[in-house]
Amino acid sequence: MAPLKLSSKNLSQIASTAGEHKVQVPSYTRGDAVKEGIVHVGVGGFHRAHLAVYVDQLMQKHGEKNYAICGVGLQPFDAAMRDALGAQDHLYTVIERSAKGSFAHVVGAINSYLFAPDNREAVIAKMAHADTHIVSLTITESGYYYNENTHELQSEHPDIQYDLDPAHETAPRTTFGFLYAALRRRHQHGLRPFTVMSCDNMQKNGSITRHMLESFARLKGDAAVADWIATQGAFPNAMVDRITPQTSAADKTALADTFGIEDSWPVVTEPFMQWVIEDQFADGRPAFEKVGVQVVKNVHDVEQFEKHKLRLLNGSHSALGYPGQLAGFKYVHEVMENPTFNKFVWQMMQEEVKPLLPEIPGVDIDEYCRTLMGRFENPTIMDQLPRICLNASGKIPQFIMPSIAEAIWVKAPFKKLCFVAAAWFRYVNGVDDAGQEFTVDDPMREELQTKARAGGTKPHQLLSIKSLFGDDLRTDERFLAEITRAMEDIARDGILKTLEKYVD
Ligand code: CS2
Repeated sequence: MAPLKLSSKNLSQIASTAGEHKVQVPSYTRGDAVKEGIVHVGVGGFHRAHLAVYVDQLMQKHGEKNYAICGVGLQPFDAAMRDALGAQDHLYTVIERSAKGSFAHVVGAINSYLFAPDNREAVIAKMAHADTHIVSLTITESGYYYNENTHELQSEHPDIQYDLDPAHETAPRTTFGFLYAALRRRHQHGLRPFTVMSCDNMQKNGSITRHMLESFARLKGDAAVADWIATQGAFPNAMVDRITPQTSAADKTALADTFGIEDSWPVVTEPFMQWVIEDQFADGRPAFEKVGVQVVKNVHDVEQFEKHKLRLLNGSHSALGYPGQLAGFKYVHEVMENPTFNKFVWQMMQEEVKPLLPEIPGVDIDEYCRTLMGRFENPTIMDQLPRICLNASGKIPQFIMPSIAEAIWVKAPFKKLCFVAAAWFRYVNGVDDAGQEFTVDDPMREELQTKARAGGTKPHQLLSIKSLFGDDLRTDERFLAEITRAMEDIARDGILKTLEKYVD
């Protein structure tokens, strides 16, 4: 039978398709019958597999009607998401894959979508609307314009400069330009500020968002709004987790063949999902805890969870990604099938990352690491290395460098972490060990490549990028010796042979 095109009209038929591959569909009302309490900026795979799934469960199981999502795309490439969702009533399928099999369910939590380049004013008006209580973000590390060294907003960045220009007030480019314009309007209208809920992988994501936005408002010369944000605004910190690969053409075909659904942009993900969020909201929130979200009172607790996740999960992803790509692998599970890599990742977590992490009551860190190994080994999700390696300049300073810096401080081992940093330094050249070229997709690519070429097997040029590395590491003799050795070995012997030296 020909697959059914995903749409509101076809939902009941999709649900009733008999057989073992039953699909769950939303039975809640959508459209004008619900309020869009959440405006989400950056609707990619991760958002659609994470926050939108939690909201879908709230709507499906708990009758939530005030917090449907209006998706927002700020970047030109978001036109593809606008078109895909727009053509299927903003419905999409989440396919969970593991050794247990494939499960599909249709998510209806995204109720509408605004593409900013079409109408920037509409996005500001939506955020400023009284029904909007939360603006959530998955804009990637680079979307925060955060200088890792000074901990300040990159105020000289051309995008920020553009948005600071009064002429662009109702037609901004950056997330902060939109948030500021909308909050200013809410302030004028006597509304409460919406909560800005970062769902990006950054330590202290909420606090950073708060500081960047307040700085932006001050640079605008708007002390009234800046003070209002500082005193009344809410920016919960959060740890978010669900491995979500990029959707492939094969995923769409499999969905049509196995589940009988024609969906132009489904999401494939793992069964695991986790979200720990600080209970700090300025204008109400849905009862997230009803659907398994860990809503915690204490910001310190969130920070501990963030630290565990960023350094163990994302740090290990980096350890698989850059060396894995240089060694010619394509997927995370393939790298895990290599016994040396498998050992390396486990040993790096156990010997170099874990000893620096705080204990969290109720969390068994070894069990957490074992679960991670299983998640990385999951062959059914086909998680692509280029996805892991994307925008590394926003990742390595978050996932790897803090562990190195702390290890140096407390005189703990950090050799394996240095191997990962060295592999990234080689990776930025864009050529693997077999001489194959690959794309380095990073907003800082040009600067990184120029420095990598000028530096050869010495790290000094790259380490001089202060916004990424700060001052301390650059002058530390132990660190310089370790990373230089790893860079020289990789250049001479290749990744796989060098890696042998790093496992016991
Ligand atoms: C990955 C993350 O992009 C990356 O570097 O490590 O996207 C990872 O899959 C998620 O954080 C999992 O929660």
